Amino acid sequence: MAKFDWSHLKFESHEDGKIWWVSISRPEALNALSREVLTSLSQLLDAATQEPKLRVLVLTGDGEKAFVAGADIKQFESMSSRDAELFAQEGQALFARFESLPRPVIAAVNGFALGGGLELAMACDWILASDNAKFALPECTLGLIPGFAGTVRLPRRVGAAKALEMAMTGSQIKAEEALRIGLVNQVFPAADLKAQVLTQAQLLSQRAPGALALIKKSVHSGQGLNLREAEAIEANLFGRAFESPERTEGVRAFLEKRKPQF
Ligand code: CO8
Repeated sequence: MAKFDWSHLKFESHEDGKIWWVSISRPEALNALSREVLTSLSQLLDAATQEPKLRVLVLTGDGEKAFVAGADIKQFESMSSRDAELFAQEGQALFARFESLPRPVIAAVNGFALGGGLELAMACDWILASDNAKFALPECTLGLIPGFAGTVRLPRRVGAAKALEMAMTGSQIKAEEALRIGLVNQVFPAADLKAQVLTQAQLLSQRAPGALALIKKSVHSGQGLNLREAEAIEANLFGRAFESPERTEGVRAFLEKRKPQF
């Protein structure tokens, strides 16, 4: 792997490099997303794209208080309207890269996931949360609207009614509520979050990586399409899965009554 010295990111490798555990680390600002953090996340994605050993990427926040408390509000003061539009586009394009990365990405939400923090978590494939996690889109309390695709991804995850409620009140919801409305996949006691996320990541790292990449592609590309178009994409990707050595190994292992080695 190329570099480990991205600013404001802490990096751990698990399972012999198959799992990357990356913490966003700006404790003085509750891990708020400054331009520098976004640049580092982009470099992380470059490295993740080039590392064939990588099976699962986990994103979390450093410390116990926050995943990410939003975009860096202090950087808004000097921004023009045009700067803000460009910043929103950059953030959206960056977050979309987590969706198109052909590896599962897990957000391990350990505390506040607000504004850009929730938007980042929603660009990940799974959200696993601690029981002290809190989620909100508080931009309207700042006279703003979500700009990193919060008004786009939240209704797709939880439906328009709840998304409008969250974006128009800015109110925080707790982890249990986030679980109930389908915003997060699972909730764990805060002290167990890391171990539980690593257990889930290990499970994913044992599945056929090419198949997971195709599943991810089928789900994300199907979201914006009608049923028939999405089915056509799935059928095409199903055919591609049949070309892979993973399929040969998976089917053979089943017939030989052994575990597949992917
Ligand atoms: N940006 C910059 N600094 C922050 C942020 C933030 N988002 N959040 C917290 N901080 C800083 C605080 O200013 C404080 O620093 P200092 O000690 O220097 O004053 C430090 O972190 C600790 O925070 P608090 O003292 O406020 O801690 P509390 O426990 O009292 O409160 C909260 C915690 C509730 C999380 C509170 O800090 C808060 O409300 N933060 C702001 C949350 C927010 O509004 N987030 C949304 C930001 S807007 C956004 O994300 C838009 C994304 C799209 C951008 C599109 C491009 C233009």
